[in-house]
Order: sequence, then structure tokens, then C-alpha cells
Amino acid sequence: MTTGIDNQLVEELNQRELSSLTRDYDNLGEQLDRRGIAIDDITKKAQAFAVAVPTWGVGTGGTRFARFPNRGEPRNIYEKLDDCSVIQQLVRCTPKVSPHFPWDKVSDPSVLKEYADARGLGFDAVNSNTFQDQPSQALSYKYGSLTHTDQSTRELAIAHNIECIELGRALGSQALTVWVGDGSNFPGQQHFQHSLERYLDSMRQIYSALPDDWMMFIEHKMFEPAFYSTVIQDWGTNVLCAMELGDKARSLVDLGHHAPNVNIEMIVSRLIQFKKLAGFHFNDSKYGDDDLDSGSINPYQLFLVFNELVDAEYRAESGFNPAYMLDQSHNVTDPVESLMNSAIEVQRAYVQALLVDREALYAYQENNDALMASNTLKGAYQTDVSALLAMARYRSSGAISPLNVFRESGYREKVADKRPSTGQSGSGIV
Ligand code: PSV
Ligand code: MN
Repeated sequence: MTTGIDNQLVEELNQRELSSLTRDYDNLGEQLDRRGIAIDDITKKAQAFAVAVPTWGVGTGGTRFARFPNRGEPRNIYEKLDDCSVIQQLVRCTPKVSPHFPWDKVSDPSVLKEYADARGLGFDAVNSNTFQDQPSQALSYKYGSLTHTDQSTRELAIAHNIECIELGRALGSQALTVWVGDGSNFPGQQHFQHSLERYLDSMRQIYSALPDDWMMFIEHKMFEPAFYSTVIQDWGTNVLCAMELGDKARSLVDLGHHAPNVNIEMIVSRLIQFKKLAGFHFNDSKYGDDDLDSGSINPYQLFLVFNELVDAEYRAESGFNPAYMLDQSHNVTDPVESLMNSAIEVQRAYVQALLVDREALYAYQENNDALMASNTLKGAYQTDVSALLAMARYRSSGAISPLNVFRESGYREKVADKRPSTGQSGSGIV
């Protein structure tokens, strides 16, 4: 079942573009053929590629200062799923959503599961939230959650994570992502080692509640909301904790959670080597955790990350199975449009990385031919694979031009009539 956009409109608009797309695709096919690459093999891989959509991403984001609501923004998880299903209907590489609790909590998760099933959507990793207090919460996370000095507060945060696992189980998810903002604003405010010990102690209890076929994804972030220290501040602390906890615990890389200019692709390589890569929260950034659209600021970095991922795939690295999710905040665009565009940019980076002549690259590396090694990567990155991506969508019954179809459909205007404004214009980083 699909909601939202009439499939006939998709088909009609596709037909208008099909002959020019076919010409572009054939032309790219010829170019790739000269490089010994069969275009249809790559297109099949593009069709099999998937990146999950964060439920919070379809709402309008905000900054520390203000949030400017969009017309027709989803008011609850059901409406969020409606928007996610439109994204999947048009781009065909976002079959799963990653929910966040308690934001997406419903009294009966089986109803939610049925709703998602009916729209052809599955559930990816569930995310816990102990970075804000809920209205009726007995104890506050103001001074921390899993690391709080008070045991009862830690127990509340542990219980919430275990509840997330139970909710996720009912939804068919198989991973829990834990990000905590716990930290300090003043030197001396917290004892670094004691707070990490408390974190590990809490995480061990959550870990022991994981079903056999579940994974625990640990997410690090350098700062914010704590501005002097954060308990899991970087990938080093992250992977140490994942190693302490056990095989089911792995490190998740949110692209926005590092210091400026950090070599993220190298972190990815290290995590792959030690079988500790959980997956990604894709987004882009200029200054900090900006949560901008994937590929909008530094597309070459995104490509270089995928270069490491495809390299691991090529070498058939054992136990390599990263989860791909978007994690973005959309303040000035329609979130559905941004998420479609971003999913395609992530898929583009994957496809471009598939074009790298790996054997040639290994030879240049062996012979210390720095320039040719660099040019080998650049050659793949500079290949315009837009026609291939469009053909992948077309062959998977999606839209050749998703943004165009979305705008032509009038989806946003139609839902705006059914979704009166929430009036929530206050600040809010999500
Ligand atoms: C924290 O900045 C983060 O990246 C985590 O993944 C949260 O779950 C998400 O953003 C939502 O605020
Ligand atoms: Mn994240």
C-alpha cells in the first residue's frame, strides 16, 4: 500500500523523462564499459542500497534560538510514517525508519507496526532519549542520566533504554542506539573516570537486556549540550566502551560529531578493521553538529567514507554489516524534500565508490604513486552517476525525479489542510 502520492502521477511524470533518461543512461553505460564496468551490475547494487530515515527528521527542526514551523508538518508518529512512506515511494532506497522514544511512543506498538507494514515500511535501530526530561518524570536528567551521581536517576535511564528495546522488539527492530549528552560545563565539575565507570555500569545492565539477535550502537559526540566535557566524547572512548561491553556493542559514527577537519574516513577504517563499526548517522556540517543535509557541504568526504565501506565490501571483510541512517535537522527546507535529496546523495556516494578501480589503486599504493592513487579516487568521484541513480529508482518503481513529482503532487498542501499547525514555534535542537 502506498499513501500520499498517486502512483499514476509518478508513472505519468516518469514517462515524460524516460527517453532522455535512457539516452543519458546508455551514454554513461558506454563510458563505464570503457573502464571495464558493467552499468547494469552497478544499477542493481544501487537498487539494493538502503538508508533509514529518522522519524524526527520529517518534522521541522530548530536551533537554540527558534523554530519556524512548516505548514502541514506531522504531529505524531503516524503522520511521520505517512511522510516517510512518500519518501520511500519516490526514492526507493529508504525502506526503514529509525524511531526515537519517547517521542514516538504509542500505547500499543503492534498498531504502529501494522500501520508501517501497510505502507511497506520497516523499523531500523530504535533510539533512546535521556537527554531531556519528560513532563511527568520523577527524577531529572539535568545533571546526567546513565552517568548521574544518583543511583535512582541512573536506574530510571536504564529502565527507559530497556523499555526502548521492548518497544523495538514489538516493531521488528534489531538494534538500540544509545547517545547520551551527559557531561559537564566546568572543569572539575565531574570526575572523568568515575562518570565513565557509572556509564559502563549502566550500559552493562542495558546490554544484558538485549535479545540474542540484537546489537547495541553507541554514539559519540564531542560536545553539546555539555560544553566542557562529554562522557562519550570521541570514537576512542566509544570503541573502548564497545569493547568492554561485548560483541553486540559497536560504535556508531554520526558524521557531525567530530572536531573540524578530523579524518572521519580513517576512523571508519579503524572501526571496520576491529569489527566495531555499528553504522552511521549521515548528515553534513560546516562548524559543529550542524545536522545539515548529507552531501550539501562536503560531498567528497561522504565519498571517502563510502570508499572505505566499499573497500571492506570488496575485500569481503568478515562481520561487516553497517547500518545506514540519516540524522538531520531541516530548518529552511521541506523535510520530505531534504530527506529524499539526502538519501540520494548518500546512495550517490556509495555508487561512486563502487566505480573505484580497486586493483589499480592497490598497485599505486604499493608503488607509492601518490598522484595516481589520488586521481583514481577522483576519477570515480567525478563521474556523474545521476542517470544511473535515476534509472535505479525507475526500475524499482520509484520516481525518475523525486523532487519534481513531490512538488507536482501538491502533497504538502494537501496534508496541510488535514494537519492544523501545532503552534510550537519555540526553540529546540533536535
Ligand atoms: C545527538 O546530537 C544526535 O545525533 C543523536 O543521534 C540523537 O539521538 C539525535 O541527534 C536526535 O536529537
Ligand atoms: Mn546522531
